[in-house]
Amino acid sequence: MLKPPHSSLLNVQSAQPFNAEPLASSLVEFPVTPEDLVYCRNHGPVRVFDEAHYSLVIRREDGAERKLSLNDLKVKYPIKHCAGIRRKEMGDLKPVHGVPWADGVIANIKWGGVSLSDILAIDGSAPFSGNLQVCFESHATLCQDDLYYGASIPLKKVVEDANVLLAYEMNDEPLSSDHGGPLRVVVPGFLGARWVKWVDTIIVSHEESSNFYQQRDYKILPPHVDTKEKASSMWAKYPSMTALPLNSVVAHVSRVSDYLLLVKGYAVPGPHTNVQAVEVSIDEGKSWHKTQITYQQGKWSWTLWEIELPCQGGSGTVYSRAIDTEGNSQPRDGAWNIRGVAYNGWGCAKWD
Ligand SMILES: Nc1nc2c(c(=O)[nH]1)N[C@H]1C(S)=C(S)[C@@H](COP(=O)(O)O)O[C@H]1N2
Ligand SMILES: [Mo]
Repeated sequence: MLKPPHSSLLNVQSAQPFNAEPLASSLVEFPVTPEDLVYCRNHGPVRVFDEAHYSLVIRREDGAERKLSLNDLKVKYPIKHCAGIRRKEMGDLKPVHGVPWADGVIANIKWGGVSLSDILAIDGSAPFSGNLQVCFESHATLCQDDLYYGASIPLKKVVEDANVLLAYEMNDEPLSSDHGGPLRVVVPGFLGARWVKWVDTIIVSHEESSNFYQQRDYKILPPHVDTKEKASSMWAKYPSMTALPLNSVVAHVSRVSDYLLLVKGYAVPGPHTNVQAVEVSIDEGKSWHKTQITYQQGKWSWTLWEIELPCQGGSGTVYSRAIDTEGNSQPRDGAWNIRGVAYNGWGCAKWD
């Protein structure tokens, strides 16, 4: 199998499967994330495809099938772009099962591809009503916990959001193998696990995907479920994750002078809202200072913020909290869960 060239700017968390992330301090220097700084997350090997031999099957529950080549997709459907956002698990409170991601597993990207709603509408496979699911499969490689990678999202999301894409471009370049080229799913606002790379099969179904990564992973189990054994009987009782919560991260703290700190970071919105403001505190949350928003584009992009804060000598901790357009703000402490997902306690960094 051909080996893909990986970006050398990422910190490798595991070489096989390849899992790597950039420093958040590098990320916030760019409103749109350059490909070299886009984290790479895999549950199996990265597969390199020859585009000419790539095809996508769309299947209905009654078994009817349609097969599309990559060329069909590129020629027959309009190109759409969106600035997508992706964020992932972190666990600091107590060890969690999984790759110990920090705060670099996020990217703000301009995606190019075709709108999945257009494809399903033309296909006629989706009645666009009821509680249907759209299941995505990639049989490109075996995965750590299943024979293929799979995920599903409610059809409702596809219908309501024309930015759910089958993408073949990232920042106006052909999509690389590392990021799922020649074709991957893009689901703005949803966790990365649903953004199936090297997607080869789409099934509209009354059931969610039965894949391991949909059913026995990427769920928020309650804090008392703290061993794999306890978890095994619990997975089926909890819903699969969809949108991620309101969040913010302090990505950079430096001293401008003896009495002034420069603090920068990013924030992301919760399910139905956008980030309205980001505040920081250097006195354990007693007083908050509103930061300046330096970048925000439409509904799905991340928000970049910065502030210069007067400070005394010495050292301390700077916290951040995002506030959404409905006035919700992040909790001080995120709730612990065994898979370390959806952690959204106040952003936090040391200064001295
Ligand atoms: N086929 C396949 N798709 C996949 C994965 C995978 O392991 N295999 N990982 C998922 C997860 S958990 C994430 S966070 C994103 C990461 O996308 P990236 O590597 O382009 O950053 O891809 C998703 N799609
Ligand atoms: Mo992920």
